[in-house]
Amino acid sequence: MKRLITGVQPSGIITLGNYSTIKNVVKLQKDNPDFDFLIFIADLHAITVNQDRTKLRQNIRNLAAMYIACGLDPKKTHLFIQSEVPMHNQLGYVMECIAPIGELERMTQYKDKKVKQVNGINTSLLTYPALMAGDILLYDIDFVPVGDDQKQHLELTRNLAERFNSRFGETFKIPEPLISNVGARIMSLNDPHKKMSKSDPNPKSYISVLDDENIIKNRIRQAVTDSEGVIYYDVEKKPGISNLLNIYSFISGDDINTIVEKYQNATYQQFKEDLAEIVANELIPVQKRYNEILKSDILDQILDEGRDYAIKLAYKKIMKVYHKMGIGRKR
Ligand code: ATP
Ligand code: LTN
Repeated sequence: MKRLITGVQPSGIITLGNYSTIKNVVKLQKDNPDFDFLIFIADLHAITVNQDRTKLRQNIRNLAAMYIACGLDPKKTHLFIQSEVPMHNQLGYVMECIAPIGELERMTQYKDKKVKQVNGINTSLLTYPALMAGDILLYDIDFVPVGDDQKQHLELTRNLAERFNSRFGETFKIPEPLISNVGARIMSLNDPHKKMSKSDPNPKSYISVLDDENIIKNRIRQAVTDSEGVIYYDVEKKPGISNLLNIYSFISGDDINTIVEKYQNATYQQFKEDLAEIVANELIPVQKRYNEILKSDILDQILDEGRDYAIKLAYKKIMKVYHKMGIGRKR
């Protein structure tokens, strides 16, 4: 049986961009019914930057509910909260012990975040990829679905695993990245040169999965396009229209060429109206399921099961690691 893991940070509202990655995982599960799926809410990663405790609690729960609402099969998925499986911290620390500082300082995401944080940054922002390596290596993972931004961290994970194996003996499976192009990068609706991002100060730039129907439709109607008046895919010349075509494609499942053909004689307004309808029809049922899940006690049952399953696997692995390194007592 092949095993797959992914972690997601509970950092606020869930945009259409984040939704596309959740949908990707759901599709992966449908296409690979025999894979073992581990999905965790990366709350320990979230606290690398300061968080409001009440909001963080809500975000953790909301994100877990959203995964289920988006169609993950709770019977086949082990969904858990990272901080409830303490072996993540344990293996993360071991990874720090075999990762020279220089390697961590070279991580692009660290360098980017370092310049953005005006009030000084926490040590954990530097050691974050070591914790991420621990997240993955605890579970003998075969595949990690990754976007562009996480490729370098996965490469580091593979290097750390190989280093540990050669220093202490075969312990970790080397995980493979699973790069998927479905649900390509969704761009901002008012500046299609930037990615759609929840931290954008202008709410017109994004759609939140939980926005109400009118807001969803208006955001699409108001999306920036161009003055050519013809619908085709060209990211350089027509970033706005190309972004809307991407959104159309990832939600409908139709490929871009089919959509372009369908709208070859249409106006931007007709195309946007259809897209607004498609996006709203996709998100409204998700919102309904999401609210039901949050109200029921199913979510806690799922999270308990996920935690127990993860702890069982993770405990075995961390004990093996300690044993190989010679820490603790001989057993
Ligand atoms: P921030 O505003 O802090 O940059 P974000 O909304 O961009 O946050 P992240 O927390 O960085 O989201 O990413 C969560 C997941 O969603 C990641 O897997 C990331 O690749 C994916 N993701 C984020 N934005 C987009 C987007 N615009 N299109 C496709 N995927 C996205
Ligand atoms: N760093 C990732 C979240 C993450 C992750 C992981 C993803 C933490 N640990 C392990 C895959 C596997 C992010 O910020 N998107």
